[in-house]
Amino acid sequence: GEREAETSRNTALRINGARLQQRIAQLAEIGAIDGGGCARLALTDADRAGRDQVCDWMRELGLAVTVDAIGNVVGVRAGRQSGAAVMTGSHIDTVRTGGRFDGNYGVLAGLEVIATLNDAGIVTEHPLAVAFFTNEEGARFAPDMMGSLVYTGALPLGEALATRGIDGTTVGEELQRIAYAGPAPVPAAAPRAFIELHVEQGPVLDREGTQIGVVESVQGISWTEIEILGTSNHAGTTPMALRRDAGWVAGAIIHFVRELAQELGGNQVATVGRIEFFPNLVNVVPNRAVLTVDLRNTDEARLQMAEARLAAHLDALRDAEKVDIATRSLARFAPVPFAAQMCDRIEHHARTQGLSTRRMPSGAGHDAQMLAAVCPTAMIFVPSVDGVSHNVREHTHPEHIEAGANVLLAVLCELAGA
Ligand code: HGY
Ligand code: MN
Ligand code: MN
Ligand code: MN
Repeated sequence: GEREAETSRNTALRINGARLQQRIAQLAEIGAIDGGGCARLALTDADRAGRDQVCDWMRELGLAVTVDAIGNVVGVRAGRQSGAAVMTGSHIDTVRTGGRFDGNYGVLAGLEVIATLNDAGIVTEHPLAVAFFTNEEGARFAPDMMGSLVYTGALPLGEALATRGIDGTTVGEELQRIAYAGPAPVPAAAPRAFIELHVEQGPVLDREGTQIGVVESVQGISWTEIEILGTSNHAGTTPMALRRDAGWVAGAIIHFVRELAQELGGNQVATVGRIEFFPNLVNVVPNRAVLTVDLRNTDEARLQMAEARLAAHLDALRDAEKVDIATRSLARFAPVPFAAQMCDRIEHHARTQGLSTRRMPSGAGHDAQMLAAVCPTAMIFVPSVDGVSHNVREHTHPEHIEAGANVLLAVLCELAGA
């Protein structure tokens, strides 16, 4: 009957790989930097240009586009029924050394699913939505996943808008400046389900030769900003024993977090990514240093242990070096498990399409970890060559770009009732 014919047609349904690759290349032109990557830090002019481009594509595909008060953009394709949409999406803001796939791939694959359904004249039972969330990276304004946190009610809008970033501006000011403070209220009504397609950004799938990652969870994330206050002094005249050298203490912390991760082992990772010295001059003992520590672990208890060890080390440094040390949390998320039956669906469709799969946690943060609080949610990974990301060399082979999008198509069609 009709249902069987539809189902057989749907399983034969495939995305248009060339069209998807074309959009990835076009979006990567916006904020392009040497080496084939792109730099579109959240709420910069480059981010605005990327947003404008994706909104144009959404409208060309017939989606009803809404912008909410934190700048999240959602394009909705009507279904036979009204009500909550089956949503896919990710982010299009990048870090300063961004590749062309991180975030962008999941959003553009979502648009490719829409284009494929449009071409096939298929109307789904439930509405379909493609979203990009504001400031997923958290590099300019912390915390990361800010847009999806506000979207799901986990972060009050006022707090998000008041957040001051690394260049001294606030989220609210910059949203207004790029004209993406939209009318749609937050928190939003929960989607019916959420699926995010993303490059792995780590080496597991690439090393193993596995084509699809079925992501079961996102690891815990702890970001802390540390300010060290010492005494500026003459680099030449001040005896070593009399120094209160904020720069040296910063170096001691960088060294400590590496050793801590090695000592704790397992999935523990630690990074000092951002650092500033004041007055940052060759012949002045720094009186102030500001740095960030990024600690992550799949296990919450071990992440708390790592945080406690860092705090204890800061106490020891205060005493030994007679400096003041203040800390400020920039982000703290416990590990998030995804919905088992959603993982099963992804695995089923990938296997049906003859793709190899493996289950794994996500080392990177994603908007899906916030959507998981309000609806059934899971993620699909495709391999990153050499596991490189947050680097212009980020690369995923075309056949994997297409494979991931075809799995996304199949899962969305099943969830939305195609
Ligand atoms: O930091 C992260 O995990 C992501 O890139 N926001
Ligand atoms: Mn990402
Ligand atoms: Mn990223
Ligand atoms: Mn290649």
